[in-house]
Amino acid sequence: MPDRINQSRFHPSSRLLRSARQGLLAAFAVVLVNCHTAQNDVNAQQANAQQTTAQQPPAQHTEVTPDANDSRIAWWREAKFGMFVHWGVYSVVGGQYKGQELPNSAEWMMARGKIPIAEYEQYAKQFNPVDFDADKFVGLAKQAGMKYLVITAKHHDGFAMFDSKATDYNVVDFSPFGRDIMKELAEACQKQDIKFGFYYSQAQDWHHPGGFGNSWDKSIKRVSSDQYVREKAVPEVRQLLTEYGPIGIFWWDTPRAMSEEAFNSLHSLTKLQPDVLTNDRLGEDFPGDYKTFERNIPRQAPQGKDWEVCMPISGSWGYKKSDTNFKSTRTLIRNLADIASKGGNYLLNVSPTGKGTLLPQAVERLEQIGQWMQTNGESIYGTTASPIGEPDWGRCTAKATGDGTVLYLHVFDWPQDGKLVVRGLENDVRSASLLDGGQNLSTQTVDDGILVSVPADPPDDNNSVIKLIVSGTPEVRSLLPTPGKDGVLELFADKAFIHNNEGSRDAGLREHDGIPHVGYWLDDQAWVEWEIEIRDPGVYQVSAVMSVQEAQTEFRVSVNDSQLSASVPSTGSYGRYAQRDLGTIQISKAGRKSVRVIPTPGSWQPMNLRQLTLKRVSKTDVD
Ligand code: H79
Repeated sequence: MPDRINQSRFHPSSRLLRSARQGLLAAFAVVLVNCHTAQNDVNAQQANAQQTTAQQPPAQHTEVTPDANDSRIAWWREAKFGMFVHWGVYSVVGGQYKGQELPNSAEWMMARGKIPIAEYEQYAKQFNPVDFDADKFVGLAKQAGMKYLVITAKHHDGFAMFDSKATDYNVVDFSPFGRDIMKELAEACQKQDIKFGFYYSQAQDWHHPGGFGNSWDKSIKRVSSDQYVREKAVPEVRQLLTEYGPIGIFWWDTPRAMSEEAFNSLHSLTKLQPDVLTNDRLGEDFPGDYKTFERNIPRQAPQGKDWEVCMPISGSWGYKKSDTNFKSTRTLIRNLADIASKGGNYLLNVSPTGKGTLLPQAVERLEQIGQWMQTNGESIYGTTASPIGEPDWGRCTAKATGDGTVLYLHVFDWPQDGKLVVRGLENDVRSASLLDGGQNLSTQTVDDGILVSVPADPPDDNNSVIKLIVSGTPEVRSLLPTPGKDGVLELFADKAFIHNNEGSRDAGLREHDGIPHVGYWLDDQAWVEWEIEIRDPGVYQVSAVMSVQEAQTEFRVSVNDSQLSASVPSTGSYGRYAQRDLGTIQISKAGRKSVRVIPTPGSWQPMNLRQLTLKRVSKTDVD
């Protein structure tokens, strides 16, 4: 009997699941702590680790019932794709301080250059984006197919991009520009039916003497963080939530341990607009309405949560002159499909210059994404995660329709032989067609699933979408890896589930010589897992293709209740891989199994793991 994927997984919005989720939020909150920082910089992790944990209640919009919560966030789930905008004083010089290149993202210029407040203020005095046109700007987001826009109302540098009443350190009172940019954008968004949101850095403030972060300006006469929150953050947030029309999202950033009182005073302000959504970055244990990932797409989607990946279109969030590292249109389109196939949203960042416009590289990409969305938008908007996992030719998104289901097959690798197989799918097919051009495609049931016959050439070089309509909800036969006729099962790193505290930097998928491995495995609490199916019980020889640099490392390999302890000597270096026999494991019953590699605390040294191999060496008698 083939296993079937539990239907409730495909309909994550069931009442039951949602209420269970609410109850679990508090428990999950602890796990969220590590996920707030850029994960491509070792310092980020260290900086994060040094923060102390605030004892804050996981304050959700507690008065809201789960179903009401669903309706609050419904537009956001439908939207899928938004524009993030990092724009501020740093944009004037494009991240170059005194003509000198500073490392990292440009909005961090003040900190990286250790620029004194008085000196940084001089850049604010030059902020004059005369070419800025809010309608045109929002039009570009709309043209790209984005449904919401989130912009830096105040970043860590403390400069308000709106007419702040709390301080004159703002675009209207302090810069020659003298226009309230947030107001202009709010109105343009309203006009063009784009949901509008504010990014607001609530804890760091390098300009106010009570804000976190400025350790370089020795002229600061420190006041308490509470005072900063009271006299700047709270009034500014209140103003943003009362004077700029309906606000779709309040996007907090870089939580720091602030007093419970300060936290609560900020949090309670979101009640000013009961429909506003917040991310999970107000406080360290605060789940908000959705979870955030920065710069990287998670390999496995978090279960039972709404989530969003924010990512700059190039390398830096804020405009940086030297940053030519623009992601290709193909990458951006595939990222969007990848994220949607896992059930998340994509918040793609652009960086206006000091003149108030985007570089042509960004405009071109937005327009190309927009063209793709014109034709293929229905495969993104309002879709839910793939019910068929990650197919080897691309990605899949889904949508319920009456008594059927639409599966959108995002084909990245077009089949040379004209045969596209949707492995494991068992439903009756109603129709199949190309979204681009509408051509109907024939299908047939084959051993492996459903075969779609496709034309020789893909209609789109970046991502061709096939719309496959089937009856009922998806019925997917489990296609777990299983030993072949020779009794050998190879389990590769890129198919492993890496249990690494949901995206902490420790233990992740890396590559060496183009071959993936589980690497950077510093954390002895991180472990990896594969789900497999055993049809023939017996004794299995276990081996690994791995490298270890230290004298030796110890870990366990388990297959459900059976396990072996492995102790593997150095292979010479991390770059030097070897196949090592680890011992044998007896598997006495057929069925679905979990194979795990678990470090032995104390005797663990990091290893790189490319592959684990099981080979049946003898049969056992089973009842
Ligand atoms: O607004 C963008 C970033 O500026 C902000 N979040 C996104 C959306 C962010 N602030 N802090 N972090 C992300 C993580 C911390 C990064 C750091 Fe660093 C690593 C701080 C110091 C080392 C990166 C590198 C920033 C400065 C140098």
